[in-house]
This record gives sequence, structure tokens and C-alpha cells, in this order.
Amino acid sequence: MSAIRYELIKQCKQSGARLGKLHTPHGIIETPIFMPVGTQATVKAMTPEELKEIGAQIILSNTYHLYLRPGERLVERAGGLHEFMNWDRPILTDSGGFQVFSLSDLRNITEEGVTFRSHLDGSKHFISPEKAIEIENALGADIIMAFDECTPYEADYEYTKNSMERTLRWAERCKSAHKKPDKQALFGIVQGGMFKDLREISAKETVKMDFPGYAVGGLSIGEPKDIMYQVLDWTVPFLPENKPRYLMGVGSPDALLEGVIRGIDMFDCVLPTRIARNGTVFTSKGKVVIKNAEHAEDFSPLDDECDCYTCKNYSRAYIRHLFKAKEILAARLATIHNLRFLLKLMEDIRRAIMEDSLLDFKEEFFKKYGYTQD
Ligand code: PRF
Ligand code: ZN
Repeated sequence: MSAIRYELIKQCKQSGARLGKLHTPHGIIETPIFMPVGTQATVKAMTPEELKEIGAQIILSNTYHLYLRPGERLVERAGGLHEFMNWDRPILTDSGGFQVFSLSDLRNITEEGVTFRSHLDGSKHFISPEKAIEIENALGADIIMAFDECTPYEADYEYTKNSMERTLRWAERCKSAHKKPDKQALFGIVQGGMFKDLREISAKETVKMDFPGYAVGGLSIGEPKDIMYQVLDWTVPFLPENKPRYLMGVGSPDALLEGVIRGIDMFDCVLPTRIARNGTVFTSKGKVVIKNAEHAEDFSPLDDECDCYTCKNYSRAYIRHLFKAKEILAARLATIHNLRFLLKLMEDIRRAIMEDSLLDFKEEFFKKYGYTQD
């Protein structure tokens, strides 16, 4: 028995987008969904209560970080990640297949796995597909990801093909190593870079392994957005209708909309939380850099259409002051707002799918938000 079950509720007649329910050991997630990122077993600046208040249904955490610190065995002794961080809703852990390539120093990939140096203290480590799954089993998330290589955008056809084929072999090894398929759902990850035939092979071969869900990896790594949408069009048609599809590392409003229209159900990204801490906020009329002088005496909220705690209680002028004064409340208020903005966008998207009007919604959204590239 699989740990999760995807229930397709309906498809938007206008766009083909999917409305669904994902049943997990820690409750039901409505899809399409955005997953806030809690890299180090915390969504930066947010308590679990605050996350629930803004409507977060599932969060993502990172195997790579928790393995290095505090160590997966400590988390296991705490009773697992849910207990450790006091979050009783679903959690997804990424495998480290991306972080080990983007964060660690001096990594070396072989068929067996990846040797790398910790970005924290330079210590040497080895992660194989078996090791990644062992760590993810110890952390205890509802959904765990296979160990893959996120092929760099610059890679040529030959490298990308070899890397994709190795990711397929690693996916098999992850599946064999997985000890708790009835408690944790292991998702396969499609790679293949920006090449149509490689994406098709990767999707078909990964689907043959019969995972309870599938991710599209290797995107949003520096390629133009049109290319990302093109690759999605080449990939998603090969994924089964009765399983969830997850686009990894994507979280800009325009890409969420375009992804949902192409049949994606799940997204995650550090973007909303990261830019919030730098003082950039999403609004219904586009992004706003709150430190800019134009907001010094603006006593209106960040977004007059937002229902979040920040917008109900504080002005742009006050939040700008907090950022200028480097007060920690600045990061907290901006994070609450940015996450609520994306979670509300996903709520609006789900409603539009229900009403068969997602393309109309998209046009309206962009008319106000502007057609930006991020
Ligand atoms: N693989 C994994 N995690 C990821 C990615 C990937 O390709 C990406 C790509 N944007 C983000 N996170 N395992
Ligand atoms: Zn708000």
C-alpha cells in the first residue's frame, strides 16, 4: 500500500489544469499547492502556528541540511521531523540531489554516489541513493524524493544524457532501499535537461518504476522561462493522470500559473521567503521593494487586496522603517505577507479551476500584476 493517494477532483475545461486532493499520513492537501520551504526544519521567521494561520498545508525540508546538522539520528530520536519541529501537517523532504550540487564544495560524482565537502565546516561526506533514502527514512516526512542529479543548464547533450541515465539507475536503487513505502511516499524525479528526447526517455523510464508521484527536476536553473514551459510541454504528457506531479524549485507567480496550466500539482521555492527577508514583497500590482523612498510616508498596507496579519495591521511606512532599522520584525512581517500572497494565489487558482475559468483568471491576474519574468 502506498502512503499517499491522489484523487483527481476535476480538470478545468478552459485550461486542462487539475484540481485534486492528496491524501497523506498527516492529512489531506488540496492541489495545486505551493509548499513553503523549511530548509533547516523551520520556515525562516515563521512559527508553525503562523504557517497554519496563512493556510500552509504542507512544507518542504532538506535532507542535505538536516543530515549535516543536527543529524538525522537526532531528529529520529526526537520522534521524527514532525515532532522535532512541532508541525503536524504533511512534510516533504528533498533528497539532497540538488543541494549537494549547489551548496557543497569539491563534489565528485561517481556511479556509486556523490562525495562532497560540507559547506559548514569543510568535513568530507559521501551520499549515495541508499544513504539519501536512509536519511529520509529517519527524518520521517510524508513524501520523500529520490536522489538525483540536477544536471547543470550549461551541460551538453552527452553529459545530460549520461547524467539522466545515472539518475534513472539511482531511482531504482532508491526504490530498493526504501524501507517504509506504506508510511512515506517516494517520488521519482524526471531529468534530461533541455532536450526533448531525453525528457521523454526520462519520463517514460521513471514512470515504469511505478512511483506514487513524479517530480520534474532540472528546471528553473537559469534557463529562460519559455524554455522551462517548453520542457514542461515535452514532459508532463508522459506522466500518469492518477499520480501527483511536482515541479521542483518554482515559485514565481507567473511560473506557478503557467505550471498549473501545464498540469502541475505541487510547487516549492525559497523565493517568497528569501525576497521577503531582503525587503521585496509580492503585491497584486507586482513586486515592491519596500525600502524604496517612495514608501517612506505610505500609510497603506503592502497590498490592499491581502488578508494577512501584516496587511491587516501595519503600513508600508512602518515596515520600511523596520527594514531600514534592521529590526527582525521586518523579516517576519514580510515573510508572512509573501507566503500568504502565494498561498492565496493557489487558492484563487483552485477556485478558477473549479469554475472552468483559469485562462480568464490568468489574463486578469497578469493585467494587474504585469508580465514580468520573475
Ligand atoms: N532535483 C532535486 N531537487 C531540486 C531540483 C532538482 O532538479 C530543483 C531544480 N530546480 C530544485 N530542487 N532533488
Ligand atoms: Zn499581506
